[in-house]
Amino acid sequence: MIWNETIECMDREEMRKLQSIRLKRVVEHVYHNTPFYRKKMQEMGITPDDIQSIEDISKLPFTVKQDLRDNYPFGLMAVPMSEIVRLHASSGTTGKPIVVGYTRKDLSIWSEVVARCLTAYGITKNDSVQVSYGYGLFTGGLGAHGGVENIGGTVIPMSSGNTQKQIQLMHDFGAKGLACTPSYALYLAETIHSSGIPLEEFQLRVGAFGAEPWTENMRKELEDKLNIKAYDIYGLTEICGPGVGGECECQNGTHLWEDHFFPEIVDPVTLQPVAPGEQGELVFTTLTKEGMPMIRYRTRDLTHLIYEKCECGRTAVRMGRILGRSDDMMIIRGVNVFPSQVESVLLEMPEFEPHYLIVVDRVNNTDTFQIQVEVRPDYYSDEMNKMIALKKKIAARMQSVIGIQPDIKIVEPRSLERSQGKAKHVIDNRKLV
Ligand code: ADP
Ligand code: K
Ligand code: ZN
Repeated sequence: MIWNETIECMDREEMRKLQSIRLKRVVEHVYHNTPFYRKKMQEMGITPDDIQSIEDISKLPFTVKQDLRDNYPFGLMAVPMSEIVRLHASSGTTGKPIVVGYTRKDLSIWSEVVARCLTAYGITKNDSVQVSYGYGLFTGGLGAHGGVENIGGTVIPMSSGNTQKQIQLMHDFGAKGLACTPSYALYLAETIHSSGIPLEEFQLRVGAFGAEPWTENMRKELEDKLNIKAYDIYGLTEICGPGVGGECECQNGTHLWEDHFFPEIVDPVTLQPVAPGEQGELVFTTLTKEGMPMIRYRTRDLTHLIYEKCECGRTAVRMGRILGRSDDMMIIRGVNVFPSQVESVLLEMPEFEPHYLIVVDRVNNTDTFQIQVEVRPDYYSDEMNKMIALKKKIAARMQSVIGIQPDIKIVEPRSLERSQGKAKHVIDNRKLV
């Protein structure tokens, strides 16, 4: 099922034309209404007349998170505040929050793109969806909520937390869809299994998981544990929130809704476009946003784009799995390490739970790299030599995937903290000095 076939399956040539018209319009809009963008364009010696088609996008300046912080709170709005009907903010881990504003039309486009995602997952107006992303300033809850209402489904606005009640209501209300982070879905799955309620009594069939990177192995784990199909939903506050893209039934890349959010991949160092299909940093330009348009916003997310038509019939460009944010990448003893690499090893080994904590420090000028892992209860043993063998096995596997040998610390089953939103997987004590 396709929510907006005209757009989602539009011929690429026609899509380029639409994008060109919209790019010109948004550039005019920000040039006249946002001093920040006008100044940047003037510094580069360009005016809206230099933008005649989507090919000209590379003439435009980039925007980064710091620009939002520098213009906190409302400096990047392109309409008077009387037109802004909603604010959201992303906490971020450092510095001021970043704030975004939506006009009524921006909100309706947001619920349109989320509707495309939900429909691609097979959710219809006959289904109920439990939204277990946090509600509030975080875009997850209200973003998913708007999409479910738009398709006419029944939204169960749970928000995150209160895990026992989540399970109870999911069971009693017969939710068919669950929208939350993959790490919270894992926690919900564990809680269902220990609740004693048989899985067959749940109606759950579809997961809409995102807001943090997750791996193919995590997909398998969640699909098996919950007996569902688990689909990716991608987004970020600066662009609108969840729904910038979503997977289809082929589960073979996340379709990006490029009639509204134009994606580019650039080399994060040179900022030049990479060759088609190559990995790099994802950059978005919002083509239709009124409240707070983003011009060439650098997401820091590392991925690649796939332009071939998908087997589902959609032509909308697809993005490969996000390896991680360039911000999440750690350099340990000179080697680039992503938390997603650790996750994928844990998920391929039946002896371990997918929960983990990476602790990095610097001792005597050398980086230490510890991974705390939980053994599954049926593999946990009092026999020292068994645990040592297990430790050696996982250390060797981690080394072959990551490139350096970690110090593995096996902890008691269920002792690592479970996440109700975006999981925190890394403590890097080196940053404190
Ligand atoms: P914050 O910046 O506070 O984490 P956001 O909700 O705006 O708040 O985070 C957006 C980021 O979350 C994206 O840039 C990306 O790194 C990550 N993200 C969101 N959805 C996905 C997804 N489906 N897969 C991988 N990463 C995702
Ligand atoms: K994140
Ligand atoms: Zn598809």
